[in-house]
Amino acid sequence: MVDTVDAIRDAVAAAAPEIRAGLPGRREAAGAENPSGEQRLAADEYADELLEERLGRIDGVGAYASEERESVVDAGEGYAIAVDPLDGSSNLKPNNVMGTIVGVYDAPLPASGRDLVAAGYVLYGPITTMAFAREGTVTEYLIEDGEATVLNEDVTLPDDPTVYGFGGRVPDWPDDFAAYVDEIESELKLRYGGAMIGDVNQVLTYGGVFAYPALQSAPEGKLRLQFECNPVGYVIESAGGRSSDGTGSVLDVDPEDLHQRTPVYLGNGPLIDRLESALD
Ligand code: AHM
Ligand code: MG
Repeated sequence: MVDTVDAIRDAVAAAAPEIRAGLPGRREAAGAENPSGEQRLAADEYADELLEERLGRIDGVGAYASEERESVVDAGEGYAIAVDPLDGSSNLKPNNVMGTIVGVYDAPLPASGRDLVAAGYVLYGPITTMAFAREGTVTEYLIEDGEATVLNEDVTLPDDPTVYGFGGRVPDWPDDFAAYVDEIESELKLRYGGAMIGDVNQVLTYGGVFAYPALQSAPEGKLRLQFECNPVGYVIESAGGRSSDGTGSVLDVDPEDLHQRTPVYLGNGPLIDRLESALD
């Protein structure tokens, strides 16, 4: 019998080239806003519907939820899947990188990051790759023609970090976070693309730190716990790094609302430790 988590990973890998192929004709706004009040593109809707159909029909998947829909779709008995179908979709207009994020929770949504049994993401860059974490190991795949081939069986963050990328407008950063940036910018190089998955995957590859911090105007930041922060935090922690909401692992943030936001900081352990001290 095919393992449910393997089936989910394979279904995401199979959907990725279709999502990618569907992008060119879907760069316009779809009209409605998503539940977070952000403009939704035709591509966001397309990716969401495709993933709901592909993931919802897998045996052992009991629920599907996404950043693009208000409530959880019941799919029977089994794991609850939380998806950001097209992360960073504002990058579609300037033809910059984007991603797809998937979290597999063994609990009803909204769930704690501690209930994740697997999580991963697809990166639509010059090539399509996927990082998938389960049982403490992150595997990187190349996706071609809907087939995933292993590029790296055990991805870990390098010990000598080199990059950082932080979201939000600089004048909107709280003073303690701005002071941390002053400290690390002499050690690391700024590289920020505006799609979490692109910005996190460079941290996974080169080492460093990604943040979408608490802002003065938005103390909970921008990124969503269920669809973005927990799954990506799980990948980074499985690769030997740390995640934080400013005080501790994002995986320990209490799940209160399906679309709740949280500040998020991800990267090499020593950089996140220093950040938590700076925010103390
Ligand atoms: P999404 O709603 O398309 O998933 O957008 C979320 C994106 C993240 O990928 C990225 O980290 C952040 O928004 C960038 O925001 P900003 O433009 O404020 O830096
Ligand atoms: Mg997103």
